[in-house]
Amino acid sequence: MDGRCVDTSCIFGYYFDNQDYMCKQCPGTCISCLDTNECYECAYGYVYHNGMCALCSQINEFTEYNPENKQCQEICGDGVNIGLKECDDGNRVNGDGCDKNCKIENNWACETIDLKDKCHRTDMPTIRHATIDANFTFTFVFSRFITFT
Ligand SMILES: [Ca+2]
Repeated sequence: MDGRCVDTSCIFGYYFDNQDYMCKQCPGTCISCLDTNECYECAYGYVYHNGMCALCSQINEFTEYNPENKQCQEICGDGVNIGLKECDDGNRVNGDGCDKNCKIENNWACETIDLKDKCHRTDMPTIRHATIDANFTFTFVFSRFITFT
């Protein structure tokens, strides 16, 4: 500028402003940018979305930050299934049809109604043991817990 050479390189987290001829800090939670509107990298916990760095919860309240791939993922265990998980029954417990990683377990089926999942077994119980006593009382022992409705 003004016939002089200007060093346009800036330290990390700053960009060179061509109008003011100086380095300026990247906006908000952006840590690497070309200018105020072009962000390359967001701070830890933030993802680039619609031209800015945002928290997953700001983009979709049912998602959380995954530090492994630095993307938003659906929260597992909050009881809400927005369709990015196989199931979500409101816990992170195995053995109830929807496992701790929100995957449908073997011999179970889950259906989503109003973003909530209900899981039920799909395998038929078998009779393990059947007896009848002198009073003609029948006793059946099934392979798993069953309910009569
Ligand atoms: Ca579960």
